[in-house]
Amino acid sequence: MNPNRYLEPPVIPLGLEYLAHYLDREGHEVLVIDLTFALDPIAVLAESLAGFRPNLVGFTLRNLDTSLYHDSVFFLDDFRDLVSVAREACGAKVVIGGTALLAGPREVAEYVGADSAVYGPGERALLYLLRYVEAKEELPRLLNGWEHSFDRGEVPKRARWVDYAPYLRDRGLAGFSTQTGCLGGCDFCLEAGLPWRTRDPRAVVAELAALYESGVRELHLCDCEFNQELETCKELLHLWASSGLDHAWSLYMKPIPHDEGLFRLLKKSGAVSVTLSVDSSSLFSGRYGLFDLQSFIELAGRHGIRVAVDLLIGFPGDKEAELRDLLDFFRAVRPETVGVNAWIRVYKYTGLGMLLRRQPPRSGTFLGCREDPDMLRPLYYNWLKLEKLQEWIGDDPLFRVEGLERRSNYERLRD
Ligand code: B12
Repeated sequence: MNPNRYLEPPVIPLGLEYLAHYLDREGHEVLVIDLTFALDPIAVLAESLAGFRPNLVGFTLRNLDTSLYHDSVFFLDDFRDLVSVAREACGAKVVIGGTALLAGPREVAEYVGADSAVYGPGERALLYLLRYVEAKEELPRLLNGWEHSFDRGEVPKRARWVDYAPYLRDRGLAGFSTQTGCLGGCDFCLEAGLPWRTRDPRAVVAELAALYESGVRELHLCDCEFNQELETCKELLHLWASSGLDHAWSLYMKPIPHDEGLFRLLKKSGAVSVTLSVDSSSLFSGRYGLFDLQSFIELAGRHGIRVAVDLLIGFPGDKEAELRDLLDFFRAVRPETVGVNAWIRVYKYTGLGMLLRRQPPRSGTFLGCREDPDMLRPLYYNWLKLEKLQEWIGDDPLFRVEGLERRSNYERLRD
């Protein structure tokens, strides 16, 4: 069940496609209910479940909220309503999974009223859970998906589960994933330090070939950031570039590691645009430097790959002078666009969330919902006021304040 009805842009539920493939492979009868474009989601859900009469209902919960202060939409209340509709419609147990659970799997499960929650990759975990259903045993409340993971060499057959047409008509893109988890440790991020598991590059290219065969030409990578480890990336890109598939694709990357060979291969495989994630906390603590950013932007430019920078600034301890220097640096190096965000979404279990819970900073303010100890309802930390940021940016069209416009970077860089 995909309850994600946020359309800016609409996102094809890749996780569900993968799960459906694994269930089907093991001989289970599977129905995917996609509510993204449903006119009456409650009726569609209730009727579909009453007709299908499943033994287990799985919800993929992708976003808690938009995580943008200036465009805040909270989704969990709608998900909670749909979970209770599902239970009433067929009486089956409800299991949830998806990235929203990174904010706290127990907390999200309790909020939406699910019977069980899988955090991390769900492919094999869901099969494991079905053994409990078959044995008519109580489901585990929480299941660690990384302990089960996925089969490295599996080539998911995706074509039959989700109708891509309405997504593609409405600016959506098909996704694909080459790895899960993150080797980074960014204080603000839900994905920091999640166990890293890679797919076999040959399996990824076989999946891409099947997508190509079915007419998909444009793609978005669904790894948190592609360049976790250089050799792994290059192996995949080399295979892809020599496969003759003529895709155009967009991806997220972090400043390091990179080298010229990586950009050369990215170009050969059809990469057209990159969102480069930069945050002042990582920069000022020396995880990477301005030299790395400059070299990234220049090498990408040399190979004809467009770069949009997602810049998150205004952590406790940042200095105004250093932030202004950072903006001046981007003014000089000039990527295609820089989206500046000074409103940092705080989650209970991120480094920043734990710090702020232990010891609220002397400077800066909390915006949003302070009453929710689980921080599921949007809560932001901010010390750089909008007026000041706008003054620093001036009228340079390079910069945008993130959240004032509903568009993704891949759409911006298409223009
Ligand atoms: C790629 C990406 C995008 C791309 C998507 C491109 C595309 N065509 O697919 C774009 C740029 C469009 C995008 C947009 C947005 N994104 Co985004 N995105 C991602 C990213 C990097 C990958 C998502 C993904 O597909 N992963 C791969 C699939 C295979 O994994 P999965 O869905 O998690 O599913 C697996 C498991 O979770 C589990 N599972 C999933 N469902 C279920 C269900 C059950 C029952 C079980 C058992 C298991 C299970 O098993 C699956 C297989 O392993 C994630 C971070 C991440 N690394 O996941 C952020 C992320 C999901 N995005 C995020 C956000 C905020 C957004 C936006 C709201 C940003 C904005 N304000 O515009 C929009 C929302 C758009 C929308 N309509 O939903 C946040 C959500 C955080 C939050 N507070 O809710 C994340 C987590 C990034 C972050 N670190 O903060 N995004």
